[in-house]
Amino acid sequence: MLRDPLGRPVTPDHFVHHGTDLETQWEGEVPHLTPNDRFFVRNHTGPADVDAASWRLLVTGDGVGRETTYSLAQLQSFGSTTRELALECTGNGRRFFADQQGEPRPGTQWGLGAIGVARWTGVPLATILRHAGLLDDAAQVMAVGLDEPYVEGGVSHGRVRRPLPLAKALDDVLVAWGMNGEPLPRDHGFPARLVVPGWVGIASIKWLGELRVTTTAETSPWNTKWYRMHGDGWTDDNSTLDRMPVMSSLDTVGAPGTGTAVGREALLRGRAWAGEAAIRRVEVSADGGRHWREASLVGPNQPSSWVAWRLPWTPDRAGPHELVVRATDTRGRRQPERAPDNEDGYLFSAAVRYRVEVACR
Ligand SMILES: Nc1nc2c(c(=O)[nH]1)N[C@H]1C(S)=C(S)[C@@H](COP(=O)(O)O)O[C@H]1N2
Ligand SMILES: [Mo]
Repeated sequence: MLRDPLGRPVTPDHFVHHGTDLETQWEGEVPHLTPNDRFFVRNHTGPADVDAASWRLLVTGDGVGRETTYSLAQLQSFGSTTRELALECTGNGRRFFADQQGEPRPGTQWGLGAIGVARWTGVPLATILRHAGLLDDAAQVMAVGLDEPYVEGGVSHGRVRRPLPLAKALDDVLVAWGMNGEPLPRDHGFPARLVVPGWVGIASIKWLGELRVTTTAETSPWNTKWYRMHGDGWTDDNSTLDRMPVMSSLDTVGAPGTGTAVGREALLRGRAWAGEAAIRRVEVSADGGRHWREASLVGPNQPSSWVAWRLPWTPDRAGPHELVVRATDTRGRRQPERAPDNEDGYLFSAAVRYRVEVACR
C-alpha cells in the first residue's frame, strides 16, 4: 500500500478527507507549484455559488470617500500582477500537538498538508482601495465572504470575515481571480479572493463580496473567538494571529519503493517555508536531535513561498531511526523543539520527528 511520509495510506484522489476540508497528500517528490486539483481546501461551510457576470465587489465604510462596486471586468481593467505565493492554514500541523506534545487540540487534524503554493493573478488590494478614495485616517479593511453564514451549536456567527490592518492591506495583498493560469476554482474562491502573503490562511477570504474600510478597529469572531491564541500565557498583547511561523517537512526517503538499508546511501528530500520570509537553512538530525547536518536548498527560494531541500543519508545501523528536520528563516527564526501550546492548536511550529525503519542489508 502506498503511504505518505506521515504513514497514512494515500487515497486515490490524493487528499485526506476531514469533513468539508481536504488535506493535500504527497507521495514521492513534491512539485514546486501545487496543481489546482491537489491544493488543500478549507471551507467553514461550503463553496459559494457565484455567477461571475453578475458578481460585484462592494467597497464601503467610513474609510473611503465613496462607496463603490466593481465588476470582475472593472477589476481586470486595472491591470494584473502574478505572484507565486504560499497559502497555509493556521492549523497546519495541528495533529502534532497530540502526536509529539501529548496535547490533543480540537479542530481539523491536519498533518502538514494544509499548505500549497500557486501563481496567483489579480490586482493589488491597494489599487482598489485608492480607486475608491481611501482616506488618510482609514485603519483597517474587513473582508467578507459570500459563502453561507457559519452556524455552530445553533448560533449563527454571520458570514466568514476578518479584519486586515491597513498597513498589510496596502503592502502586498492581492485580490486574485487567477490560480496557476486558470480562473479560481470554485473551492478556492471563484470568482475572486484575497491572497495575503505569509499570513494565516483565514486572512485570505474567498468568494470575496465586500471590503469594509473603517477608521476604527472592528472585530469579527474570526479574530477574537477563533484564529487567536487562547490559554495559559496568552494575553491581549500577544495573542493576535497574523504572520505564519517557519516550518519544514520531510517528503521522501530514498527513491520511492527502494526503502533504506544499512550502508546504502538514501536521499532525503523535503520542503521548508516561513510565512513572509524566505529560508536560510535546513538541518536534519538522524539521532533524534543530538547532531544536525545542513541540507542543500534546491531551486527557487522566494519569500512567502517554499523551497525544496535535499540531503544524502547513509544509515549505519538497522532498526528504527528518528529523523528530525528543522529550518531557520531569513529573519533568524528557527523551529523550536516544542511549539507554544494553545487551546485551538494553531501555529504548530516545532521540528517534526519522523520514524524511519532501516533494513539489514
Ligand atoms: N469566505 C471564506 N474564506 C475563507 C475560508 C472560508 O471558509 N470562507 N476559509 C479560510 C481558511 S481557514 C483558509 S486556511 C483558507 C483556505 O484556502 P483554500 O481552501 O483555497 O486552500 O481560506 C480562508 N478563506
Ligand atoms: Mo485555515
